[in-house]
Amino acid sequence: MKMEGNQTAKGVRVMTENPLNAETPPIYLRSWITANSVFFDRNQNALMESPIDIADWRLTICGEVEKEVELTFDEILRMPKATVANTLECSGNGRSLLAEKAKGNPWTIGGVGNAVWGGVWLKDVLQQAGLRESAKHVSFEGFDKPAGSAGIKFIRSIPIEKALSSTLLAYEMNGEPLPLKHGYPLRGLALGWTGANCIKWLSRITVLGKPFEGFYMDKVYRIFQKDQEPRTGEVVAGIPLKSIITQPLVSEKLPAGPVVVLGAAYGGEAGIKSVEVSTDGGQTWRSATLIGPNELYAWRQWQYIWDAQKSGVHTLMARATDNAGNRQPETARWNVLGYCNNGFRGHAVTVEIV
Ligand SMILES: Nc1nc2c(c(=O)[nH]1)N[C@H]1C(S)=C(S)[C@@H](COP(=O)(O)O)O[C@H]1N2
Ligand SMILES: [Mo]
Repeated sequence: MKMEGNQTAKGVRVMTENPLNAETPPIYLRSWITANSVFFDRNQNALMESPIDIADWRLTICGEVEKEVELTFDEILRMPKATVANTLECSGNGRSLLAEKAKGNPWTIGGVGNAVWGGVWLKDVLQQAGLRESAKHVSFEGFDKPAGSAGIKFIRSIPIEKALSSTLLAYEMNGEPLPLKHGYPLRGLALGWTGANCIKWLSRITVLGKPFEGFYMDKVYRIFQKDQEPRTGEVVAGIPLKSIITQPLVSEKLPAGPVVVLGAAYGGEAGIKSVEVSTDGGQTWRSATLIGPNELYAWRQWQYIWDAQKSGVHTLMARATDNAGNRQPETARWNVLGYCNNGFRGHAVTVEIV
């Protein structure tokens, strides 16, 4: 089976090499599909150097189930297949655009990408094991190398409702086998939820009577303030409503005349209703046109034709509204780990008309 390795493509902005954390440059965020070769990378641990031998791989389903099940990769391939477009975003995306600095990788806008994923529904896999009445949460465990000398494994859980309604186990990404650095051979995808709920290199799924307790559940991926215990903060779940400008680029110099402003808007489980654009730093707003495919869990592309006549520096902003009536905030609420920055002011793009 042909499969991509761990190489990072040219132009991708590497923030740390080991573990690999790299963001997609804006020009590659202009298409509806984000190519696998430039898709962002977010890893807590060192990447494995070579793929597991598929014949040795097993997925174990255990915990609050009627009977423990172990599936081979072939058995997964023989199950009914689902193909779903889903935008994946790291909860730290946009962190470096916060007015007050927060700890973590300095993502700008490129900790996000959209792909068409092929796989099986988690609910179909859970059905084979049979849920007990006590089933409340489902935890996912990756077989990546545990972090630090304490050997902390990447394990996180999601509520049973999400697991049964809209969680995919993906073995295919944009028509190719899941690339090694994106979780080969199988990853979880809680559709419309942030990346931390989408565990790569899956090996074990445990049905639990309550949320999993551990480092990656209780110390990080929570929204908390400086004087607050992390585990009392909210767990990151759904992708916050947001719009990004992918064209023109920050600080780009453009000739006077029509400027095609392009972007993408996304908000997890609620589809995008509208996007507005300001070309005067947020004083006045005009409607953008939604373009491209419209799929529930995927971002929506938009464009706005700006007739730029005045020379000088201009500040462009975009703000989205979703189908549930939520509006993107002007400024996101700061938190210690800088998660979920969806403030439209911080995402402004300043350009010069010459
Ligand atoms: N096993 C495992 N799964 C993981 C992670 C990890 O470090 N290990 N990182 C998570 C985070 S924080 C994000 S944002 C996404 C990133 O997925 P990608 O690297 O395929 O873009 O994977 C998630 N799944
Ligand atoms: Mo993430």
